[in-house]
Amino acid sequence: MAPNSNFAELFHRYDKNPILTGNDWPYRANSVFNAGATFLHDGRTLLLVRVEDRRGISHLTAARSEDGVTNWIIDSEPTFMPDPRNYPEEVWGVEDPRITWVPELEKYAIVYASFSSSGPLVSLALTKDFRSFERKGAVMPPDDKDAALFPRRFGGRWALVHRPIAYEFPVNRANIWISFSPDLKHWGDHTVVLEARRGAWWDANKIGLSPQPLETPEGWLIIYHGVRNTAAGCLYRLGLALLDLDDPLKVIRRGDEWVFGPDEPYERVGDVGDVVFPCGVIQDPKTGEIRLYYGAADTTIALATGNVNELLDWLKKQD
Ligand code: M1P
Repeated sequence: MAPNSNFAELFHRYDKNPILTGNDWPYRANSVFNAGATFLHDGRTLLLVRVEDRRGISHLTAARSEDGVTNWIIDSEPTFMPDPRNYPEEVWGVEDPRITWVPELEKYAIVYASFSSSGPLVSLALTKDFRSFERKGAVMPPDDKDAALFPRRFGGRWALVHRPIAYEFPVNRANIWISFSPDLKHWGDHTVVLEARRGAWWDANKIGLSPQPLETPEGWLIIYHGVRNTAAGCLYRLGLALLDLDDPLKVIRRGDEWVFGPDEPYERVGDVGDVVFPCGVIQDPKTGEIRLYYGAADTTIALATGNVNELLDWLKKQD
């Protein structure tokens, strides 16, 4: 498809962005960003927010809202602190959670990056209420991050999307993989599912899952970030792909163009400028409306809305 021949604004920024900043926090925080998101059983929206303190170490804190947009009630203390005494891989913090409600377990699975002394790796914790947590520890060795669990098994096995780094000459490459497990502990059949493109592409050399996979009637909708390395630094933008519902290793479609990128001042300027980085998405099953919660410039949390049906239509036109 020729560039720009199918351009559409698929995501619409909330006009009062950012929705949460460090100034909203009940205790001192350097930055609040990259929040996982889910519906709670009472209909409220929960964000599990990455909070970076003034040492540079991140922890996670829950914020709840009736409408998912305003009047956030933020836990008065950190909700999920790194625990390096029992989990040494958390020594430099816990980051970028993705949340999946898992009906079989009747629990939420939180997959997050632990910043270990050997680099970031993927960790898993389960919870029923975001107040107490069952830590399962590290599930992937470093360097690996940008991970989320699918909500159900495939052929009896759980599936995890994640993003290990491959050290390749002349530039490192980061592709999106899926791995499988019978018990959420032992993982194997590691398979590349989406590759970073090369050369001048917006998603050349480094991609990663953004929010958790979104189930649609046509497949698993994957919103992923691509990182363009420029003379002025990295540029984080978002693209779309669709995976088969029964076999997520099958890529049904992948868009060529990016669909959302840094534009507003709060996305372009911050601790790390030119970054939009969603870790959470919420879908209204009746209307297909989605709310995408994204870290803006690694400093605040912003919201964009869209509709799954429009995203799927756009992907269809990418063939
Ligand atoms: O600074 C932008 C993002 O950089 C990293 O993401 P990735 O490894 O996928 O490029 C992460 O540290 C992320 O937290 C951060 O927002």
